[in-house]
Amino acid sequence: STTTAPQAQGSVIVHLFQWRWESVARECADVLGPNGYGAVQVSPPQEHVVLPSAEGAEYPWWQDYQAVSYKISNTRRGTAADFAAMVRTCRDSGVQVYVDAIVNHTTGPGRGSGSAGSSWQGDAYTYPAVPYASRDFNDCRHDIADWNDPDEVWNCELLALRDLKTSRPNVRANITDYLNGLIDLGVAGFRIDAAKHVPAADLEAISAGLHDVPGYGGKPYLYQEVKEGGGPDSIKPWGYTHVGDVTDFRFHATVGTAVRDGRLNGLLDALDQDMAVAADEAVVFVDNHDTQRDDVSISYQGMGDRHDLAQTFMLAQPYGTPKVMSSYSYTQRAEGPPSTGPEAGNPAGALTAPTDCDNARWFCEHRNLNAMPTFPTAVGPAPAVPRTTDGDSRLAFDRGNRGFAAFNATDTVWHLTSPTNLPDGTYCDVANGPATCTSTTTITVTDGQLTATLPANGTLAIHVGGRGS
Ligand code: LM2
Ligand code: CA
Repeated sequence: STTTAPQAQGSVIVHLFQWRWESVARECADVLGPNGYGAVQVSPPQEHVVLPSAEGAEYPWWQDYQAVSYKISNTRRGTAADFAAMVRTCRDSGVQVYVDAIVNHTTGPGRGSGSAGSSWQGDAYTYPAVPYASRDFNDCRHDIADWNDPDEVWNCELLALRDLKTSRPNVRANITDYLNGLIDLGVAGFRIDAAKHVPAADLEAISAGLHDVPGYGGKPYLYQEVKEGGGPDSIKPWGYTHVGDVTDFRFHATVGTAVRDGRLNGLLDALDQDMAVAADEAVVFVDNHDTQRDDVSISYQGMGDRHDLAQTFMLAQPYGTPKVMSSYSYTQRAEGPPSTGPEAGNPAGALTAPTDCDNARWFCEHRNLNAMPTFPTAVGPAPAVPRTTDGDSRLAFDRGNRGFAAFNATDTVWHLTSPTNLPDGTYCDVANGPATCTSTTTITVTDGQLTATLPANGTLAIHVGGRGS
């Protein structure tokens, strides 16, 4: 792609959905850096609407996706100072911070006061704190009706969200200034929310004005949310790859359902042939915060071990830049993040309760993957070559002569014996332990062969960057 790929330490992104800034910082230092993550995607930090009650929830998570201004305000994730400190700590830990950037729209209808206290009037298309006035919004003031008409997809409203006229120089400048403020703090990349609903030329103009990331010597990494629709659909991911990378939803549909159903054979071929864009243009995931609610192939819910297997498989195969999902559990769609402290009911206020993997509702799937994020960095672009199968649900493959991984998508133990191209020696099983291992997690390759026992839904992964002793 044309933008700087993640390169501080590894290539793997983890989405710490709705995590508090100080908790992200701690996770960068204690878990993400040591286990090979290259970047963390954090929830949107700009001022957003505050909705005490909506769609059956108090302060739904999706408040964040309705921008009131570009101030980094107090939110339930912390203060502006907490945000800046988090960026510093993560960088010091070798983990880049990617911000989820809302550029297509502001809020829905209604009026109120945002998380930094700014007034907003969705009804009047007026946001004095930016400032945006009615002329800064597209003229089509109704929901997208014809998804096969690019003008509608780009210029009408998505979910009644007031659609910014990103062809206007002042609108572009406001967005560029917002992103540059974050870059100057050390933010190294952006997920461009709803990019499909912004003409690529507008995103190109916005990105052309971005600063270099301090210390990394290049532009920020951009990955654009361009979801392919089911039916006829005029806007395609490959229409945005000249601006930056794109999210490839085919991966989630293909891998998520196949792993869920225990169909592993044929998956590597499908990833080689059936994805939307080239491997180095795609960000991939088996689930994200939207698909786990609205379009489930696989998620933590009721599929824990199998979901971990799917995410481990994503990290073992060669297509795309992998993005790991780390969730909180919920019983209804709009439910906000778990909390034991006052920030649950006070998005602008007292900040006491950390995001905590010991609280059962913070699901923390990424921690189940151990040092697997070291795998893609160690194997590089080496192709995946199947070595051993046992039925449709068990698969082991090499990545050139640099890595080997095995997956048992069944409910019974797999006693695996397999040839491998890895040099003879002792390796750390990074799918089940740290990258620097002791005898408890080692796998030995002798005469080009290894044996291992994979439990139900078990995984195994070894690479030349993690040699045991
Ligand atoms: C995205 N990617 O392109 C986000 O990943 C997705 O989570 C966002 O939707 C969406 N685009 C817009 O940024 C979420 C959430 C919606 C929610 C919006 C805005 O999934 O449910 O919409 O954020 O907060 C809500 C209501 C919806 C209402 C809208 C405006 O659910 O019914 O539309 O607010 O008031 C009338
Ligand atoms: Ca638009």
